[in-house]
Amino acid sequence: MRRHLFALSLLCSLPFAAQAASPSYDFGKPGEATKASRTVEIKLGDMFFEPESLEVKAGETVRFVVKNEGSLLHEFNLGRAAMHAQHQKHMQQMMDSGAMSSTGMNHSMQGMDHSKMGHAGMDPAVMNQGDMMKMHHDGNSVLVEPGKTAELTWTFGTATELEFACNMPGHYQSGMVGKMKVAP
Ligand SMILES: [Cu+2]
Repeated sequence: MRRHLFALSLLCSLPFAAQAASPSYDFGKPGEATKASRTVEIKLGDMFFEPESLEVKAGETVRFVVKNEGSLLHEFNLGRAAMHAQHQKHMQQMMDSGAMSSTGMNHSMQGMDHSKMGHAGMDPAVMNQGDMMKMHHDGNSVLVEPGKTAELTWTFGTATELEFACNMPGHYQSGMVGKMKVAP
């Protein structure tokens, strides 16, 4: 009986894991901080990034230390313009659902109605906030509350042009976007 239950739970969890936990991007993948060749500090403010643009090398693993010195919740998200546009819709949904406000994450959202989340198959009742944020950001982004510092390590793929952006509603449009060149 126990074995049967185990097999069943494994069956249920596999498609979920494959679908949600390991997205792939053509511009790289999450990296390990211990393997980073350098650390880059990023300052988040209301509404700007410092520095305003970044250059990295293809294949390089970079550890980004992201410090929010503003008074609003901000994001550091690596991607392409179309991805940011898509992500802005999710952020708006999170705001609408009460999962976060303009200044922070809702730390007591265990009981929230996940039908409002727009992420099919996810059950917030079994996730803590950390899972929630990982789920939402797929490893290419961090949300940083005012006064806090977060880290993101990324192993870049081949040479390309990316954008780093904050997709909190209205922030990208207010200038929270910068060019990231991945040089050959
Ligand atoms: Cu922002």
